[in-house]
Amino acid sequence: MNNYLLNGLLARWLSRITLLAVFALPGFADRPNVVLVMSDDQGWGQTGYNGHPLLKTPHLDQMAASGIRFDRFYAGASNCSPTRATLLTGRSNDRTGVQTHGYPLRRQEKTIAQAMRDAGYATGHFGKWHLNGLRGPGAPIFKEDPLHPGVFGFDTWVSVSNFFDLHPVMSRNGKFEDFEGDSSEIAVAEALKFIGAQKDAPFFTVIWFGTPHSPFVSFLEDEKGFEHLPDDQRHQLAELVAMDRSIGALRSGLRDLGVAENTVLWFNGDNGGLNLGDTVGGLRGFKNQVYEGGLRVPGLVEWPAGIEAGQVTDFPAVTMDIFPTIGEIVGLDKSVYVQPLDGTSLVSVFDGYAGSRESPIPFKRLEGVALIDNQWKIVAPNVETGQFELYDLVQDPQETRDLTASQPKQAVRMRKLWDAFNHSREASVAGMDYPEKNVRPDPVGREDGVFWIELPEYQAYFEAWEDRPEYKTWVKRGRAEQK
Ligand SMILES: [Ca+2]
Repeated sequence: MNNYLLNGLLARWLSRITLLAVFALPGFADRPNVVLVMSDDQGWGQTGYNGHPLLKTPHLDQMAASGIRFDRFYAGASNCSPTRATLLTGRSNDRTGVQTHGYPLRRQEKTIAQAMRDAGYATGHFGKWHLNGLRGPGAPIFKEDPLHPGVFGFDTWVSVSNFFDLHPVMSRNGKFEDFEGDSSEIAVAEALKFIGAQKDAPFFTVIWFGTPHSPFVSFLEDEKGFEHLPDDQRHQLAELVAMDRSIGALRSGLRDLGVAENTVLWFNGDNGGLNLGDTVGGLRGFKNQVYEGGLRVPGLVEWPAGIEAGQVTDFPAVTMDIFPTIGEIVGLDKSVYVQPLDGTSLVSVFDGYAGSRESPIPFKRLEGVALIDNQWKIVAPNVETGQFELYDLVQDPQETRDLTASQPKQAVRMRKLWDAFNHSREASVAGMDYPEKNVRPDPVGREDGVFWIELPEYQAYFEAWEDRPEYKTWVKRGRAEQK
C-alpha cells in the first residue's frame, strides 16, 4: 500500500473514530438510519450516469456523485425473488429455499429486518415483496398470510406480493387500500411518511419498486424523447423516468426531515435488463441468464456522514453484501446471521479500499450457475451438461472469449471454488444450517410457489377486481380454472 493511500485511509479511519466518538452517546438515537431501495428489472445500462443513449436519470446521477458508485455491482441472482432472499439474508438464494421467482423465503432464515428491529430500529417495507410464495402480478397481501413482510421483521408494511404499476391496490399491514399515481412515487411517499413518524428510533426502510417490470404502463408526460420507440420500450423508459423522479423525492424528503446526513441510502437493481432495446450497456445476456447482462445492475450508496462523495469503484460487490455491511456499520452481533454467509462487509470499500475481494461470489438459479473471483468468472448456462466457461472480466467484460483451454490452471482453480460452494450449498438446501438440521415444511403448499388466483381468499376479490387492468386477464384465468 502506498503512503498516499495509507494516509488517506488513516484520515478516514480517524474521522470515523471521531464520528463514532460523537455518536457513542447513551442510547441509539444517533446510529445511522438505513434506506435500501431496489428497482425491478432495471438493466446495468439503464442509467444516465452509465451512458444510456436516451434515458436521463438526473437523481440517480446526483446520488452517484454524492456517494460511491459500484460499476461491478451484482444482483445475487438472475431474477426477482432469489435476489430479494440474498439481500435479506446475506446468503446465496438456494440456501434460503428461494430457488427461483415465486418461491417463498424459509422462516428458518434470519433477515436483516429482524436484526435491525431487534437492535431498536423502526422497520418498514414498501412496495414489491415477492418472498411469500405467490405468483402472478402483485396482489395486496393478507394480514393472515404466513409469509408477509411482518413475519420477516418489518413492523410497518405497505406491500404487494409482486410487481405493481399505476394506481395499484396495496396492503397496509394487511388492510387493502387503493392508491392513485405512479407506483414508485407511491412507495416513496409511504416510506417518507413512515420515516417522518420516527421521532425516537432510528429507521430501517426497504423500498422495492415494481419498475420497470412489465406491464409497461406510464404517464404520457414521461414519454418525452422516446416517442420514436416501440410501445414496450417507450413505456419502460418512461417508467424509469418516474422512478428517477421518486429517487429525487426520496433524497429531498430525507433532507427536509433533517436526516439525510446520517442515513445510509443504498440503491441497486434486482436482476439484469430485459431483451428490450438498450438495457444492459453492451454486456452479454439478459435477465434470467448468468452472463453479466443478467446479473450486473446499477449499484450506488450515499451516506454523507460516512462515505466520501464522488467515489467510483470496480470492486465486485453483490446484494449478499448488504446485510454484513449494515451489520458492521450498526455493530450487529454475529448471531444475527444464519451461517454460512456468502456476502462480505463493504465498509473498507466505502473507505477507499481498492484491493481484491477475498471471498468469491456464487450465483445459482435453477440450472444456470456462475462464480466470480475478482477478474475471473466461470459460467455454466446449464450445469447439468457439466460444461463450464471461463472469462476474464477485466480483459473481456462482454464474455466473448472462453479461456478454459488457454488458461487451464485458472479453469481448474475456479472449478474448485465452484465445487466447494456447491457442496456447501447442498448442505444448506438440506437444512444443515439450521439448529434443527432439517427444513421445516413451510408453509402449506407454497414450497415452489402458487398463483394467488388459486387461493379462495383472493377468489373472493374476483368481482371487485375484474375491471382492474392489472388483474383483468388473471381474474378471467382464475374463473376458467375454477370451472
Ligand atoms: Ca425483477
